[in-house]
Amino acid sequence: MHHTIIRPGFDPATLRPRILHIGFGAFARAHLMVYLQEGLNAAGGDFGVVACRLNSGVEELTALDAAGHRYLVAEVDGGTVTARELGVVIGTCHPGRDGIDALLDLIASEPMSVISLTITEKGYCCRNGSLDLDHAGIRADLENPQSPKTAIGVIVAGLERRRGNALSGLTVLSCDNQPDNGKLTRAAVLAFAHQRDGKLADWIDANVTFPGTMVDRVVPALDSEGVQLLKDINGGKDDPNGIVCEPFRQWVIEDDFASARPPYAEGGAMLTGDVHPFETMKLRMLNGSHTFLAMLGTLSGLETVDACMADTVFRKATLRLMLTEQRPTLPEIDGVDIEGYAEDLITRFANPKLKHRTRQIASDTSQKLPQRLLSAIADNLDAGRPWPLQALAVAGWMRFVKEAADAGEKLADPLSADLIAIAEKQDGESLIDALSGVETIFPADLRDAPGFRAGIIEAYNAIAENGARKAVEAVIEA
Ligand code: CS2
Repeated sequence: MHHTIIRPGFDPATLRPRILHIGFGAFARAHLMVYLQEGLNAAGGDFGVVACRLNSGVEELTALDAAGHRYLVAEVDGGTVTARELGVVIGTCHPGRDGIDALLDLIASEPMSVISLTITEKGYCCRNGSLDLDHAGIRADLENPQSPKTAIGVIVAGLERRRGNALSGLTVLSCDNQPDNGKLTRAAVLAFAHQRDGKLADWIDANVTFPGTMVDRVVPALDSEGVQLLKDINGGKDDPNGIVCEPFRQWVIEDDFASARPPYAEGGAMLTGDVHPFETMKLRMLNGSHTFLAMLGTLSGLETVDACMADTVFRKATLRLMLTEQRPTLPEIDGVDIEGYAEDLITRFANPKLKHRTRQIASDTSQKLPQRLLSAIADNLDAGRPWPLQALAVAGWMRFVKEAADAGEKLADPLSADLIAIAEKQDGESLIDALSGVETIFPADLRDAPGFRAGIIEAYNAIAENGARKAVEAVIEA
């Protein structure tokens, strides 16, 4: 397949370490870094990135050093491939390799302006919107605040050092799929700092900003076909940090930077005063559909999102879920045609080259249900609107947990042990009651809302009796 490589239009040697990115996984490499590259191409500047990971992935970081910090991002769709060589990273850091002081000193260094985060939902160590002080990682970090292991602990210890160096504050930019991700991060950081020292918390409050963001790009875990594609583009050499993704990308950022802003807007991001409506739209329309497909698709033996879109029942149901059950819960956004947005999502999901695995999306569902489906269900129940497809998604998750328990498997989910213990012991209504009793997932007022329990039971029974696909088909044909 023919492809040209678009190389950086700037000289990476002129960049300085002004952005620390924590969580340099597939998504960050293909999203934030591409925006920065495009921004530097368009507007210049000296914003370079230090790529950091806190847990796994030290080998990739070391390989990135060896590759002169260059890596490829290949956008695929049908027969076309557009490859970019990224040049925005100028260094890497892993506390396991370099020691924690190296990381904290970076945060406390003069040029550092932004700490951006892609650490997944569970990386925030929160529970119902606030820092979980019982979280094992948070407890350990509070006991050993100078050797933190969680992102929240790292940020606070780094900011403490920064304050000690008499430097100005900076911007903490959360880029995970959580509602009000900026506010949540701020609350978590301040709560942790308060446990340590009220004055430090006050300093952070006065000097650090936490803009909210909506991020969007489908970036599946790399499979063997992707590895091969990157190797072909790379002249026969493997690229251990290379990544394959869809052409689409979107980033909406609340314009609230503590100091100079990296050229994200020049790279195509939209800066706004209020991210909330965009974020709710994306979480419910795109991610809500993803979780629907992850659960019911997996239960139906459909392994990828594009395979779901090739199945007329799932394709129709996904559009229906978006337009009739999620959309009525969304605020209007000036200039956004929501029907067009939904149709474009179906086209993006159908991308035959991505092979986005339903099982991959199914990971950490306990952390995803509230913002993707449950909050919209609560709105529908309040307004007396039907919600049969949302019910199937939630009941599908319950069946998914049950099937894993019956097969003696674990879930890829931080709550796996609790969820499997519940599902090993029971089925049917008692299982539904026990799972919807997990307070960190289901808010009490939703669980007790008239119609909620009955709706989930009906959906659960439909899946148990007829299989997930037939249950979905029955709803769209009713
Ligand atoms: C997906 C997201 O794995 C998941 O939970 O729903 O990673 C999704 O692909 C991105 O949010 C798209 O922007």
